[in-house]
Amino acid sequence: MNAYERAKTTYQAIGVDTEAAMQLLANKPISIHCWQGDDVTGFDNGGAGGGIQVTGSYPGKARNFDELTADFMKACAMIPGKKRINLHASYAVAENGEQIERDKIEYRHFKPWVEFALKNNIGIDFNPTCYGHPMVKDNLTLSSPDEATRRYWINHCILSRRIANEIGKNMNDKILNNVWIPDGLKDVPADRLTPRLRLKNALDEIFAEPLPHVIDCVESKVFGIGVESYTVGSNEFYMGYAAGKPGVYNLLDNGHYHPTESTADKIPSLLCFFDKIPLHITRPVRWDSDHVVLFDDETREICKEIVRNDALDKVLIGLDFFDASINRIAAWVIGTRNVQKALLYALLMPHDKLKSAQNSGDFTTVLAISEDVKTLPFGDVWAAYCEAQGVPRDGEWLEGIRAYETDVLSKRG
Ligand code: RNT
Ligand code: ZN
Repeated sequence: MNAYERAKTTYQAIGVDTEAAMQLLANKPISIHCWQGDDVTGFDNGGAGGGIQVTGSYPGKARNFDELTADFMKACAMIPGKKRINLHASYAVAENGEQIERDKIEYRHFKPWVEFALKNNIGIDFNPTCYGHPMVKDNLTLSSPDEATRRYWINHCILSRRIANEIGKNMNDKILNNVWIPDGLKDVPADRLTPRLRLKNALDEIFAEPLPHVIDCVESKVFGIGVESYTVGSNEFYMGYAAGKPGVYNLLDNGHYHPTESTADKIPSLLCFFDKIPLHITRPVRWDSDHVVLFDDETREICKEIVRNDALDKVLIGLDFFDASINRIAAWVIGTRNVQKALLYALLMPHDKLKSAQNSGDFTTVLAISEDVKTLPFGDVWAAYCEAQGVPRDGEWLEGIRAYETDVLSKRG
């Protein structure tokens, strides 16, 4: 018997079907953020900002569409399962050196992405880019008191939604369009209400047009660098907004809450009220630092809530990390595989047994099983899954990236 066959029997003994688990995992798309490939730079002279920060200067970052897509495909060759690419509006592709303004973006600027995605059987998700731009005034966009500033970003978000819809139409799909704005204040506000009312009105304008190929969401947050005291788009604000606006969802980014707050716990709460929950899975280290996702307790707990509540179709998993201090392709591979590992780990738990133990008050069994599964041969199932998906196993993928580094990345200026 090989290692996988043995593992399969071991899991069978606790009532878990490893084949079914691998099947479910293979069908769950992960939306991989394009911005890990170029440190959130984009193609329009923008960059990070608005309270988010990329640190590190590892050589070889992608500088344009060709490099970014080549790097992304390199990563995809080492990531099992279904994939989507999550784009920001700042990744608009210019034709003949044109300068693309964010309030003038068009579908044609994203056609190359659609062709790329269709050719490689990858889905697309979309985001307006409301940061890293001179029209962000005093860290404010959609909630700005300045009419021209607000108007600029409302227009940008309206165009982004239309582009997402057009992408969806051309790909016969629904595209998640996520509005995140950096709006906030460094110091104690004199008025916390008026900016939120302005944001509410701006969102109403943005979401006014029915667009059948778009899934709308707003991303809540607690604070950012330089906006430590107040964030206009807080969790309560967006939760309330989404509750009152059918078709708009509150995206949960697990870097955006207080350090002891559990993002995993928010998932079953939202499942009582919403048919979709978009996620950004990331790793905050002391702040919303967007470190590469680990196969850690937090990620496993998030995945357990998705799996044991039969919410694989309802929770839209996106990633959001950016590390410029290590090989960027390896960062994609490590972070994405870790989310998939956490999903597989969750899929290999005897949830029915655990739930009925809890419901009959047998908390001893809950704790015993939850701990015992930690030493089951999970790694053998993961290895078999990678093999079945035609991607390298753990310990076998880094060499390919090293070769690419030598042949391609090191030659970039
Ligand atoms: C910022 C948000 C947002 C961005 C990306 C680039 O705190 O998490 O999702 O990281 O859109
Ligand atoms: Zn995010």
